[in-house]
Amino acid sequence: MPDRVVTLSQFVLQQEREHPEASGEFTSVLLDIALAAKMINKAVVRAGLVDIVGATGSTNVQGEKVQKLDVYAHETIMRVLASTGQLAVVASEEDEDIVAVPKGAPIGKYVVNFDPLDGSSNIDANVNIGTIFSILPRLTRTGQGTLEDVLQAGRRQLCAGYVLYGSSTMLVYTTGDGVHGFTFEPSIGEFLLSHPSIKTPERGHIYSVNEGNYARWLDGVKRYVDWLKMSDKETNRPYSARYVGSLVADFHRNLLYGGIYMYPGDLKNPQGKLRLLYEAAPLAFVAEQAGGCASDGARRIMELAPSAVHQRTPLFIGSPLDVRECEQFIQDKHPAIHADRRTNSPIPTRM
Ligand code: AFP
Repeated sequence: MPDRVVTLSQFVLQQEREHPEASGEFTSVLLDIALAAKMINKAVVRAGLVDIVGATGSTNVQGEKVQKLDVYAHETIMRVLASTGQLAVVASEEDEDIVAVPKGAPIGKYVVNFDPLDGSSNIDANVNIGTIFSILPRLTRTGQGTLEDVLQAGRRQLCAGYVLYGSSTMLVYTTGDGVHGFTFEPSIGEFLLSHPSIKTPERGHIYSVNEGNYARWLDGVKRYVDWLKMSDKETNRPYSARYVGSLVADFHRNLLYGGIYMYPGDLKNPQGKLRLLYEAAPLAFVAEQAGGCASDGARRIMELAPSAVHQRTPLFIGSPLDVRECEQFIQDKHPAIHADRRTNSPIPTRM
């Protein structure tokens, strides 16, 4: 906990002063995202009232159309970003195609890929949800940004992070100089520095995965999860299972406590469920900057070259020792598999 009160804007300005070599322009995009997050937060905390004032997606008592929260979140981010002159093009989970800067608005140098409201199926149960964002430099030089600008590998990100809406709302981000977390103080409308220089533990004792999909997983993933449940003092096993079903919430908990989040590909969906551009890549940047790892089972997520806006990727992300071990199981290289094969008792898979 820092010993003085520092707002997000003060922190960003201070970072710019300490790193004059870095163009500070994109930090204003970050502050715009924070502004949109405050507006989304206001709508999220009122979400429980929709049954009183009218169901989402229908008409409220004043006869006004109540927007779905994920659509509201998308439009709010677009409205805030489009007017600043920093933006070249956007890709959002809520739009099939890339979104150009509105006609007449100034065009800038940056690309923002985002998931406006991740975990939105959890809203009605009052479970944490989040916004994930990624800021990149444009590749093309002039005019509206293009698909080429959007489809860049994660290692080219200038900034990435997420907002977690919950019992307290937090914004966590990196610009490649560590990971910093800010907690929203609603009475003054500011994000305050609460978690400077977040470091994730080298090994955790939590695994987060939708185990309902077990029967469809490939053997490597099955064996790894079975192995996590066996007792072993040295590796702190058995691990605890924790799974909210909101990526931001699951990722954030594991970032602080240590552990591994997995959304593997399986027999039905070989590329899994999560999206590379606005889920896996930004969280990979955060994870790496906190000392963690992010992999698709074989390759570093940050190196994957996207070929489509809504491309999916398997994701294994979290504490470095956990992710490396998981990769070894997936690639059939973990010593435990071979030791068990030698004794003729391979780690069993349940089905
Ligand atoms: P929704 O936004 O439709 O709720 O999807 C959220 C998500 O992409 C991610 O946040 C979760 O981790 C994941 O889906 C949960 O999916 P499963 O229900 O398949 O576990």
